[in-house]
This record gives sequence, C-alpha cells and structure tokens, in this order.
Amino acid sequence: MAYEAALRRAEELRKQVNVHNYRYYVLDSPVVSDAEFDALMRELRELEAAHPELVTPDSPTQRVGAAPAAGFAEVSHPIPLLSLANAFNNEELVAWHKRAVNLLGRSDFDFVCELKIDGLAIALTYEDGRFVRGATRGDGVHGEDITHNLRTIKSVPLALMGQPPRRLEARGEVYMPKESFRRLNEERASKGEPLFANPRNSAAGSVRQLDSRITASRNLDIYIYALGYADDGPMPESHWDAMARLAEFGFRINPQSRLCQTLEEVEDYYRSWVERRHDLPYQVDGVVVKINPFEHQQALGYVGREPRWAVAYKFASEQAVTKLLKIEINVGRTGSLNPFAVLEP
Ligand code: 3BD
Repeated sequence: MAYEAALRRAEELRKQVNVHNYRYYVLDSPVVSDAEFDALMRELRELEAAHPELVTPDSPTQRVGAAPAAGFAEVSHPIPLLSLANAFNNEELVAWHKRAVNLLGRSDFDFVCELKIDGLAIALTYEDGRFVRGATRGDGVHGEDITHNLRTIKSVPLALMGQPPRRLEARGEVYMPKESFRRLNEERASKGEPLFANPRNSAAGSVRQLDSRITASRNLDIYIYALGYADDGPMPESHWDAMARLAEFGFRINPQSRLCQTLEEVEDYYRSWVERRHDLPYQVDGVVVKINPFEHQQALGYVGREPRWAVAYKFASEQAVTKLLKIEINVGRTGSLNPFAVLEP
C-alpha cells in the first residue's frame, strides 16, 4: 500500500479501535462483536508492521511495550495529592458537616457522594490530549513513574476525546476486581507462589512491575475520582461538573456517584451501601463525601494535607471467626514447599 494511503488507513483504524475500546472498557456497552474488534486491531497491527514509521505512542497497539531501563523514576507531583480525613460513625459525619457550615456561614451547598474504592491512588497526566505520564500517589508529593504499566489498563485513555485543555491531570483509583483477584490467587496457589492478601495489595503489586506484560495480564481497572489540575479552558464550577467533563474526555467515572442536596441524602446514600456493597464486583471500604462547589472547597481549605471539604465515611470493617480445616503444602517450581490454609468460607 502506498504510504499516504497506509497513513490514512492507520489513522482511521486507530480512531475506530479507540471508539470501540471506549465503548467496551469505559461505557461497558460495546457496539461491535469481539471478532469485529479483533479484525480491526489485526489490520492495524499488520499495517504498522509493514510501515513501522506509522506507529504513534498513542496507538492502541502500543499499550504493552518496553520496560523502563532502571527501576521506577521518581515523579514530583506539580500539585500534591491530598489525603482524606475519616468518619467512623454518623456523629463524626455530622461533626464534619457542622464545622463546614460554621466556617462557610451557610448550609445551602450540595454534596457529591462516591463509593470509596479500596485500591491504589494514581495520577494521570495528559498533554495536548495525549497520555504522557502515570504516577503513584506515593506520599502525595513524590510518587513513582508507572506510565508503562498504567498504559496497559484498557480504560486508561491514551488519547482524549473532545477538546481537552493543553495540560490536564486526572486522579483516580486503580483496583483489581474481586473475581480477578480470586482467579489470580487460585492460579498462584496452583503454582506454589505466595498469595496476595487482598485485592488492594494485588493491585499495588501489579502496577509496581518492571515488566508491563505482567501488569497487562492482571486485569486491573480504574475509576477517576477527581480533576487534579487543568491549565487552560473554562474551569468547571464544581466537582460534579468536573467529573462530567472528565467523562466527556473519555475517562471512566463510577456510575454509582450521586449529587445530594442535604446531609440526610448523604446519610441515605451511605446506609444504602452498607449491605449492598458486597454485591459490587470490586472492594469498597466506605463512601467519600465531597462538598460540591469549588468556591466552597477553596474557602474551606486544608488541615495539613486533609481537605476540610471532604471526608471518608468508612464502613465498619467486618471480622468473622472461621475454622481452619487443614493445612496443605504446594510444591513450587524450584522444589520449595509452600504451606497454605484451607478455611471454612
Ligand atoms: C476512592 C485521598 C479527594 C479529592 C482528596 C477528596 C487519600 C486515596 O474511591 N477523593 C474517591 C476515592 C479516593 C477521593 C479524594 N475520592 N481523595 C479519594 C481520595 N472516590 N478511593 N484519596 N488517598 C485517595 C490516600 N491513598 C494512599 C495513602 C493516603 N491517602
């Protein structure tokens, strides 16, 4: 194929693959069959193999690639990632609200309620709509560059849709779905490899891999929970509006988030999830309540790194007594003996 034609076809294929990828991994509502999608992807791969000069960093064929040469580079977050104060019961939630009302001198503001995903906080940076860096939260000021691994998560857009600002940072939580965690541990047990304690640890272990092929095999996903910064264009007026804009750019936003007008609605949201949370395909450890208008967020400010305008209202951690049925031993590939417990579910 002539170069010009190949270039145009590659651009067209990338556009189509990106749309179908978005429909499948972000919206969870594909419009083509897996076979049709695979055919587009195969054609793009073949075209790029025939014309390597056509390969772009944001091509959907480039999600799994080279490992960083030496470990993880340190990243300084231009704006520190914040922390969150906890509330463990309704009194503490009411006290948090009361303080905000006192400081603002009003109580007519709305709230956003979100599920608190039990994963790993990360920051995704985009320049001119292209994914340029992904980093762990670290201590909030310094994180680790894990761009090569975050690229493998199919719901992380490599190229944004619409008209994004020139530079933008989205913050989110990477997690491993419960079912993927179960399967991963099952597979590790059968190989005599050490097990992960919970989905959170397995997500953390999976993004801290030098070889992105391992990360790619781990079935991680992401929910974006905040706009870090955006350097031009109209600034949204509230967290809710910012999330809507991020959704327009192609980010995966949790559909269970709600805009609440009163603290009673916030309490209802929390109560409605106390039992139902176990039906979710991912682990959550509470609800995050955020005062919606950015104007009020700014007025409330921080105590240390904890914003006064948000609180993590935690679910009571559930503990139960179980019976140790027996202890078995796996023989590893190298002959190592790895005991493991068989528990009554
Ligand atoms: C979630 C801070 C703010 C933007 C600061 C209000 C503390 C982990 O689903 N919103 C969420 C979730 C986490 C969040 C904020 N919204 N901060 C949020 C969060 N829906 N998990 N976190 N984080 C993220 C943290 N991580 C590690 C060590 C210390 N703190």
